[in-house]
Amino acid sequence: MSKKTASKKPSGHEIAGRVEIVNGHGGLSLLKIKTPGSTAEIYLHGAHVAGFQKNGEPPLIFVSAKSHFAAGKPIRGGVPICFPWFGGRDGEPAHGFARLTEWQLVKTAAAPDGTVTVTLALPEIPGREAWKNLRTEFVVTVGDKLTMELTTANESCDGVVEFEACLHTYFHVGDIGAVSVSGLEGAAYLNFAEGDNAAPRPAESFPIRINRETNRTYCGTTSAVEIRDEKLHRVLRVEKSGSQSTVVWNPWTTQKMPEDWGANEYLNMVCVESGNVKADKISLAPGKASVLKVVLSSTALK
Ligand code: TA6
Repeated sequence: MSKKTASKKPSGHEIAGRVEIVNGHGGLSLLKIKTPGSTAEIYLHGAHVAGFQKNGEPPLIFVSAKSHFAAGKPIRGGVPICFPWFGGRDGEPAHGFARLTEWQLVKTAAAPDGTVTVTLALPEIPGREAWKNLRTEFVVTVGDKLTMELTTANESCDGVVEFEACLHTYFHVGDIGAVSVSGLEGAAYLNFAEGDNAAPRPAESFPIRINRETNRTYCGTTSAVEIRDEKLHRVLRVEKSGSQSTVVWNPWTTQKMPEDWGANEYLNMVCVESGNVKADKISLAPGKASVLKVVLSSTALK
């Protein structure tokens, strides 16, 4: 087995007791964050949030036990940053190239209450001319909640730039059979799990229960979504702003998954993804910016 070459660890951003930069899985640069009430992990590879856990609670974030951690490969789970496109694209990596890129660590900060903020920037990538005028930053704030803000600014003077963006969050659940997802009642959706997904499916008036392959894209939705987990006796809440699209996904046993996915992992995860995809894609005028913000929290079931 060849020794994994560790990526160069950025210096000067560690904060004693709050931010440590280590060689994580596969030798990738990993920021290990510790606050008074929680811990988090962020890989520079893809600016990928690979963990968030409140002290004394099960993790909120799910990562496949079979995930790769290597340049050029996506981390399976966590919070993939899908950018500048969402889904498949001929001859291109699914969900864009941002998650396969090592982001620059711009700064870290710890507030007096112990909250930690990490700012990362997507470097310019040779050959990606269509998006060279976009400046994209990702700011993660770790405390009792996890806040993620993806800001994209069009620094060109002459042209509108179109892109899709999505924070594709994998949530950890105790048993998918004891989970319901609420907040999307009354919204029509595109069903990518069952063949013809062009025609929007009629809105439902009840929470989603996952008992089969589920791959729903709700366009024009800005509401908060809650994942009620009866097994772990908690509610995970996804609040967002600057996002018109919500995706709910679980591959069940039927979606063909890559080799970095465990056969039974569908039982302990559900994705609730917040972004601007499909009909909600962004057309950003020169000098304008788009801010996609997601706040993740958990509360015990009463
Ligand atoms: O968002 C749902 C989806 O598009 C599914 O169709 C499935 O392909 C999934 O994304 C894969 O996401 P990942 O981040 O694991 O590549």
